[in-house]
Amino acid sequence: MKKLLTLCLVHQHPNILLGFKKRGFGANRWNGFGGKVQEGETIEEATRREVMEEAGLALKDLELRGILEFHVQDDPDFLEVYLFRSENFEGEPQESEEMLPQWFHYEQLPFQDMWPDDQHWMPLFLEGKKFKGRFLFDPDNNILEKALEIVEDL
Ligand code: S76
Repeated sequence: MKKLLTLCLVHQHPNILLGFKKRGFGANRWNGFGGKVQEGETIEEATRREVMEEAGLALKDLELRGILEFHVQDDPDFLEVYLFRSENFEGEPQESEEMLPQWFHYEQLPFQDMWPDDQHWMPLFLEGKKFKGRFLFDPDNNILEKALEIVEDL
């Protein structure tokens, strides 16, 4: 079964806002903001809701930049993640129960404390490309297989 999720990177060049995930899925890693798309909301609405809940920001622009599938070995469930970029927002980043936001220079992203797929697609993200990817992880979250391609449209 497929689970639909959103992930949003707030990017005001040269800085990217990440959140340190304090609990739940992906805890103790720096990540974009996002989460599950609920019934009755669009993917964009879910992205805006999650960024407000997790970082206290009301996004203005939102651009779809990637679609990523994450599979785990021997698990029929997988995640389909819609990755967005946003440049402008209202409000100030604020800590929530789930996330501690912090700005990072794009050349100093904390990849050693991020999901291992991020170092593969982040260069495409920073180059302004759109992309599709598929990653297979083992149960310890190491990458077993990866496929990543630049696309014209998503
Ligand atoms: O950047 C990522 N964020 C997630 O929540 C999960 N990657 C990822 N890979 C499984």
